[in-house]
Amino acid sequence: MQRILITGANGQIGSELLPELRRRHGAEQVLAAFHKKTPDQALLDSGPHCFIDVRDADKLAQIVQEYRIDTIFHLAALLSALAEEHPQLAWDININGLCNVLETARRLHCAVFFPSSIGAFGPQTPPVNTPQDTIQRPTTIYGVSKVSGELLCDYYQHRYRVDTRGVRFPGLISYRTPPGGGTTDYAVEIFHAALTEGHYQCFLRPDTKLDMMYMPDALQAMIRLMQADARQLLHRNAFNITAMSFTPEQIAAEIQKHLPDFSITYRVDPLRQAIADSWPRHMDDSCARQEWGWQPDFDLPGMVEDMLDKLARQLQQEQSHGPDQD
Ligand code: AKB
Repeated sequence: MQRILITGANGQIGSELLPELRRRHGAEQVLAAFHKKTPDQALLDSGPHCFIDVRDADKLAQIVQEYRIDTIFHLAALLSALAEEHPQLAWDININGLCNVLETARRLHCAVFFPSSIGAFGPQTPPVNTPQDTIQRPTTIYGVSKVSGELLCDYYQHRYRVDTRGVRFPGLISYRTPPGGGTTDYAVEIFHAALTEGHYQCFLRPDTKLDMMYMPDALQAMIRLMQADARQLLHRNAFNITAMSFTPEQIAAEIQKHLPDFSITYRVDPLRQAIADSWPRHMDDSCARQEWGWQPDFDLPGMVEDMLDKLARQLQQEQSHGPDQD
């Protein structure tokens, strides 16, 4: 990894991966690709950037050539619930965008990181200790695009020797940039609500168990996998990785240990509940542990403590300085 491009650089993952890679490799080495939404000034000022729609193959190739990019973290995508509301758009962005990235990588010799998801599984998948290689019959367009993406990345690796790598992320929890349009978004919203309102109305049933991960672990996973010795990798793409597995009532109880007055109620959103019910409860991530040393640092208590502390400080700062302007 010498010269890096991040697509979706102002999304939930991108806005945290960008500063981390710039800290490690130098700001000039990491090009941020934003889409329409103007990122906050701090991200804009932090190093080179461009605006691109990943469906524009020519512009993508031109940028990769111009900046002599050798590694692409392709993070631009629509999340599960939003994708279900706009299936054709989701296919266009999630699949045609990825095809453009892979073709560019093939022609201009780049490595590619592609994030798949627990969404790549479906109701026929074993939901507990979900194996690395198992039945994948997702019932959402998001899941269909993720399985197709996993297969496309494998295809480009064995057919053209493009160095594609990737993981299946669980729900990601972070304080800097909120996710948008996902099914696991409740696990981020709950912290904002706990600190600002003291109450949260959850859109999933209290007993809905899903895999989750705190963002610092997600960042180290991406970087560690991209730096791993290729000879150790039996799988290349779509490694199951998880850090914790909990339900809304379990995370609420953990938050109540710090904020005893916090309360939660439930008003189920049928769309997102159906999506969550089709996903695994807990994945087996032993292949990632064996092949490239995956090891999360944060469990549920550690994540909740850190999240409340960091988010409280961020909210305080926003109150005294005002939020970043678009
Ligand atoms: C979503 O909820 O859509 C994402 C995911 C699990 O892929 N967070």
